[in-house]
Amino acid sequence: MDKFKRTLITTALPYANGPIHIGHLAGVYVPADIYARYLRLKNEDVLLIGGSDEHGVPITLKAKNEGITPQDVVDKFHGIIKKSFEDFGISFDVYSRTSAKIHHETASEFFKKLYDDGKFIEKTSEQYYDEANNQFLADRYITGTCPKCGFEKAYGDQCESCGTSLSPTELINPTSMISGNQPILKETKHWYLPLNEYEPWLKEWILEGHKEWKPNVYGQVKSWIDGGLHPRAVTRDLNWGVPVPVEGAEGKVLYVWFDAPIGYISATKELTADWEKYWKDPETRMLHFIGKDNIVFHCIIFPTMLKAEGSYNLPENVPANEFLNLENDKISTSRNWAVWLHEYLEDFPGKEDVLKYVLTANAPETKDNDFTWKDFQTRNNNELVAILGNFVNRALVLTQKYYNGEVPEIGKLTESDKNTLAEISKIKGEVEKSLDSFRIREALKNAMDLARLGNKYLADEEPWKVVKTDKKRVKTIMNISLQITANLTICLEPFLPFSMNKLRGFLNLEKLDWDKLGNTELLAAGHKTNKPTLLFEKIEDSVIEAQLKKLQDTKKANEIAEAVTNPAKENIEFDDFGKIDIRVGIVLEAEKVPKTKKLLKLIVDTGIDKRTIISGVAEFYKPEDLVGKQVSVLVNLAPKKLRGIESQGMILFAEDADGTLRLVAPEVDVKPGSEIK
Ligand code: B3M
Ligand code: ZN
Repeated sequence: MDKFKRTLITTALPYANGPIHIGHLAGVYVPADIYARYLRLKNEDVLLIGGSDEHGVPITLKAKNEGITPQDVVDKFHGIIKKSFEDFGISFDVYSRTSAKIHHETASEFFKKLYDDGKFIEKTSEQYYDEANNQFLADRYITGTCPKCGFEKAYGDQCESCGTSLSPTELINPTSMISGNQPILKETKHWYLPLNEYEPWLKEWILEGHKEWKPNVYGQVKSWIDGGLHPRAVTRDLNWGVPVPVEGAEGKVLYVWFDAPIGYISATKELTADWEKYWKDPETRMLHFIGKDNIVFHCIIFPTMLKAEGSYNLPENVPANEFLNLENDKISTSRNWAVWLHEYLEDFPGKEDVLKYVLTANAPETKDNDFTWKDFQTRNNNELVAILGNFVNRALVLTQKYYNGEVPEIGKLTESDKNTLAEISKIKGEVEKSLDSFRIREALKNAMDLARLGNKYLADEEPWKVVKTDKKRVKTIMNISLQITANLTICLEPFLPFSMNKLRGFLNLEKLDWDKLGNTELLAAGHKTNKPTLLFEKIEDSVIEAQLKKLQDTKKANEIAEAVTNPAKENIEFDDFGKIDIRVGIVLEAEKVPKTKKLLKLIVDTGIDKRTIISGVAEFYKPEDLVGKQVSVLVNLAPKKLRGIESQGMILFAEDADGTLRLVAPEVDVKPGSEIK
């Protein structure tokens, strides 16, 4: 930190088209908050900046789908997001939004400066245009057939079926999502930031100058630069966003990824008239906390914008995280596969710190990680309750019991006491080392070592036994235990702020600075502590099961939605259909195929003959349920051996969304052998 006098911490601005979920928290807000709280405890000058990203096509699409305005959409979600951050205790110095006037002005001026300085390239190109609605179509507004895999609902920027990234003109049969019509190609003018011109500078600044950046960040930046940079359009034809402040640019706005990072500047302006000190003084260190999908924007594009402008600092570090999955599945706002922060806060009142703890202990710092409710419960019960809670509770309860809450005098120290006390300052150094290099997860582990140390000390010294023989010795043991407890309120403050506040209440202690950590005389003899309650509570299985049930319900709802949208197969000719011979049959006998879970062996009267058919429905039908039932039989399917038995045809079933199979049969009984056509 020597080079720097202060720190500006920015956190990715979440899109205001949905609430905050645990993926956002683990990747960005929890580590940023911990880091900011740590610096504040060290009395450093630090700002934690946040805000909602309220522009961009997804927001206009959502508005359109719901028949409301984009402003309605962002008002709703900005409100939910802001409140949930506050309740959760993310300690923003300011939480702003990009639809704010101050942001529109700031972003507009920023663009104008680059424009006036001739930093952009102006280029006219052909883009899709919807004549029915008189508007150019953003990539996401166009669907068509993927040229790679044939999926018919690919978007103009990406095929969600095969994952290929596309440009709209590559789509076969492009369709406007607004009118449903085929769009035409029409010329339009846009402004481009010539990233290619900044390539040599980027190489020197990052590839040479910032080798200390996290390997995942450095590696991604390097592969972008090595792949060659191209001019990037920074304007769009759209009517939602910051209008392009240039004559003849009506109906155009700044590209959302151009204005959003400027949102960090606008938010700082909203907070303080002294904002330039945080953005332009070279003694300020700027850090961007983001998720890995935002790396290129924060390491290449935004720095290039800042460099082109000329008067701003560049980021000193960008500690981007990988992704957090949920119960082995990618978190997704559109599929509702998430643990939503506002719902968590409702379901687990007073347990803000538990979520913060679990997300940090399992932070996706170097690789994608998985959040499971089982792990949440285990970490709460086995770590927060059994290690931290248990130690402080024993220290405080014994103090009440032996000394009526008063801190006893310390006496002569044993070797074990001295080692224990020395250990506290060692832990301080370790936590600092980890935090200073953004290894937040490791820092939490280091900090929890102090609670482990306390537990071990009590277990080794056994004051509850010693008290029967040596009352004086117990005073020393309890004094040291209480000093450890007081140190915990400092060491764990960045990670568990609500709980440490509570613990200070038990200890009757004010909030202490970081540099007091390691001090073993934080509590004077005679100081009166309060009666404690439990710092953490066990979480029962039923609570976890209820959360898992919620996720299961989501999964079911998604499966139904997906099954309905399962696209039809390719057309066939009538003659092809004519080759298929389906008859009504009747099941005469049924039995399970031994040593299989799924197979039933059926004897079926097809009206033509009696034959054996193997059917994979044992999970859904008992043999006796099928006997006597009319069924549809594909009779001219080539015979096939299954488990050594020849199956002569196939019985038709409908597959429900959850995979259940149901018989397809005539509405009323008909003569076996009747053709189905
Ligand atoms: N809203 C994308 C995201 O949430 C975007 C971040 C902007 S940071 C300037 O992933
Ligand atoms: Zn595809």
